[in-house]
Amino acid sequence: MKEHSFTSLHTMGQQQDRRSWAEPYKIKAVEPLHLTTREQRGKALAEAGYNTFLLPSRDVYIDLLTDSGTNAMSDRQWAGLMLGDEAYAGSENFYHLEETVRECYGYEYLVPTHQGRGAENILSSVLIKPGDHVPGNMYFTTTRFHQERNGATFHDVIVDEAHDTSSLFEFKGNVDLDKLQRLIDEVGADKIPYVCVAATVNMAGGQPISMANLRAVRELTARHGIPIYLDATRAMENALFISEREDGYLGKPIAEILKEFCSYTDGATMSGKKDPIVNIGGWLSTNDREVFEEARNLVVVYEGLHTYGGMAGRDMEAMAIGIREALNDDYMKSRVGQVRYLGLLLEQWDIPFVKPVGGHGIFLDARGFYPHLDQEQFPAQMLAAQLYLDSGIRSMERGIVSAGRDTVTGEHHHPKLELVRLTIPRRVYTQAHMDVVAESVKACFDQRASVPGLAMTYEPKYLRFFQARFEPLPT
Ligand code: PM9
Repeated sequence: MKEHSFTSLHTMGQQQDRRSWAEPYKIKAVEPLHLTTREQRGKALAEAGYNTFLLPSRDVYIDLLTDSGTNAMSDRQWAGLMLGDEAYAGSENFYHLEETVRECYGYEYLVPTHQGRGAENILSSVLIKPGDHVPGNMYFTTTRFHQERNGATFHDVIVDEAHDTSSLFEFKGNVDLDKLQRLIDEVGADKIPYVCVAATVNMAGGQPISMANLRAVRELTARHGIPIYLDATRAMENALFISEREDGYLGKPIAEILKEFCSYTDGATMSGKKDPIVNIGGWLSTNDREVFEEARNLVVVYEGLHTYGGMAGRDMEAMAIGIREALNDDYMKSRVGQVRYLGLLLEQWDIPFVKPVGGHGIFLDARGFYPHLDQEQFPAQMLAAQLYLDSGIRSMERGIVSAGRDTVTGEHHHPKLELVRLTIPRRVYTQAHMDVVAESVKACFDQRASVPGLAMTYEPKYLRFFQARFEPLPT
């Protein structure tokens, strides 16, 4: 029998003899979905102020808002819940998680947190002083928020290709070393507490960073004594891309790649709700004993005791098991393969989206849908609303609303990327669901000409995309 093929989107279409592949698991429990009428969806959308975050999930048919905490756990993970040791201090499951992170990621010290932003809060409080500068390979909403709240200025040092939806560069998550060097020369290494490297880069469309690039960042920062902290949220997905695309790593197990990748960094913040296939949890890890001591002091203030940090014992157990499951190469190929399947369907209709296809979702290019709308009329927010209206599919805006405002000038940031993310939860939906999603996107694309923009009617002070409200502009 031929090998199953998981080739990338831009080579897949050219292959005549591709054999089908299937997920390396089967379904044991199912959850009914809710179908609604267009009229019901119109009402729900207006009540939610055209913000998909404000829709009750009962009104949603296929939920592609996020892959965060929306994953289906395995039978072993569910069994692991029964092994939860809910002792306030020294839970057995903490030691299991600590050992798993040590073995799989290679970091020495672990501080559990309730989710990723808990870890970001603690790391930023420990390392950043007012007036500091933090470079990163594109911003992430919660990450930059905590950096800025602690007095740092964030600097985007990602390669230019990351801002171009049509560039087929295979490592759009790479750091531009010249940009990083220029920043160090400009502000001085003593004003840069760490470089924040994300893998894969969420806001760029789930785009990977190469091993060679991270190694080069390590060499550069080491010369200036600047540590690197990894956002390891989707680092295993990044490892798959390296195993498919990078010389010297082709076909290598992702477990090996992950370990080497992390070895070029000093520690990591982690949203356990993604790669580790669980519903809640996170952690901060480091090889620096002093950072660890301070983080362990702070975690008891914000999260919980240092051996649970906001997670129940059972949640830590499920995460420890999930980390090992996610490092199974066949699983990871099928996870990213499902995203690529959706990409292939959309490509045949020339739907504009970020290419190459990333790890955790398809990112529709709202500018390509609605060239008649100004960015301040929130085209991506409107596209997410239209998709919901058409079929009950929930997606997420990743454009001007998510980018927020400049903390100094108060003006909107104007990101080049004005995207709608169709995020695929892990092990949850089938290819038939992907077919339905693709057809709904096509319907919205066909009706794109007559769609009006939105006006923001309520803007929260922090991370506005979660709770902002909108209404359609008159046509
Ligand atoms: N990501 C996502 O949908 C959840 C909410 S949107 C703010 O993509 C990275 C790369 C993430 C991430 C969350 C966090 C924060 C950090 N880094 O949500 O706090 O994608 O667990 O993690 C979301 P928590």
